[in-house]
Amino acid sequence: MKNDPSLLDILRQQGVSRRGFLKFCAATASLMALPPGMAPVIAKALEQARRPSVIWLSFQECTGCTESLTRSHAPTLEGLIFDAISLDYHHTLQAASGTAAEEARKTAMEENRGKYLLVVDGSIPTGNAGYSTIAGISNLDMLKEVAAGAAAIIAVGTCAAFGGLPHASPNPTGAVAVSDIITDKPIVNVSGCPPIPVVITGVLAHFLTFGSLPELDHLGRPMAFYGNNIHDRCYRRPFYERGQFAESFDDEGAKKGWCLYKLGCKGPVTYNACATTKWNNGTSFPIESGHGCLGCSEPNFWDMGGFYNALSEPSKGTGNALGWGVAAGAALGAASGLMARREKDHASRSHQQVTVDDLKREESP
Ligand code: FSX
Repeated sequence: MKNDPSLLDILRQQGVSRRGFLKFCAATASLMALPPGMAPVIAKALEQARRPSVIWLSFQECTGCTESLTRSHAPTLEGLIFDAISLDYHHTLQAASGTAAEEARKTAMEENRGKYLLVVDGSIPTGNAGYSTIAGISNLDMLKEVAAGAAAIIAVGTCAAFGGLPHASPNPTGAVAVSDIITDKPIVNVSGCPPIPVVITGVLAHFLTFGSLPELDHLGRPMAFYGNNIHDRCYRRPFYERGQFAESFDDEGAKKGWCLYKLGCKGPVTYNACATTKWNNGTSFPIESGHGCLGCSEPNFWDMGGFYNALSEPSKGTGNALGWGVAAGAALGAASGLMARREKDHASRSHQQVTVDDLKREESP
């Protein structure tokens, strides 16, 4: 560990300038909803940070969580952060297999006892030890063994955080969340099916910087990313307020970008950062692509009554607004379309994306 390069060394090797590094620290502070004055503190901590050992266990899941992380546009800040940790075990990504892979896990556990980070994706079956095993070890036994020496645990994805898809009724495997099994370690839930890559790496960056986990909500999720619901940050929100709703996926309202509430959007009851952080390097998110939010970062989202069923009827006030909106006719529709584009543009601008390419362009004169 002593001769391991620091994060700053690694960033320099990748061509990131000092100014770019400071910009990265400011973006991390903003990402974690920390005051701007914290950026120099983050810079100092990251300059000296050594690569922490991370053991990543995948249980009952679809591998979407790992896919989400690795499919991010490369190179990205997420990629850099992953270069800055020692990912000692991840059976989807590691080159080693069989005995060698298990030896790597044991070695990482012994050499870093009490200090390593455990990341878990997937739920844990409790109905039968044989439902899901790795190297002949049940998920339940492996979780308990690795958690015992961990400094903290990050439950990545709704399966690990709340049980997710395997937990959906009738839950044939008796699937449970990490926090149902492990009760004596700090756990942060990074929910979403899958979660946003930058949310996973944001939590890792916080751990690298402060040696602790970020502030959490009542479901154990980082407040910085799960403190607001999708609806409150959605660029279609003004249409909801005016009672302008798409009634089908191919009607005029849908074409004009009106609110998707009546088509089952779960944005009002879903807490996540999709509307601001977005996906695919800040390109878009489901609502921007014309589909309602499924509510995938909430517990039991598979059993919440149908993806295309509206939460409830809009209030009387918005219903009246709907009538007014329809009566106003095509001119208003055109104006609304323009407004939607403006709101969309504004929403895009209000979240500053910083990519590695940006950092490399920031070379000092
Ligand atoms: Fe679950 Fe993740 Fe959904 Fe899939 O590992 S949260 S089913 S995206 O893969 O666990």
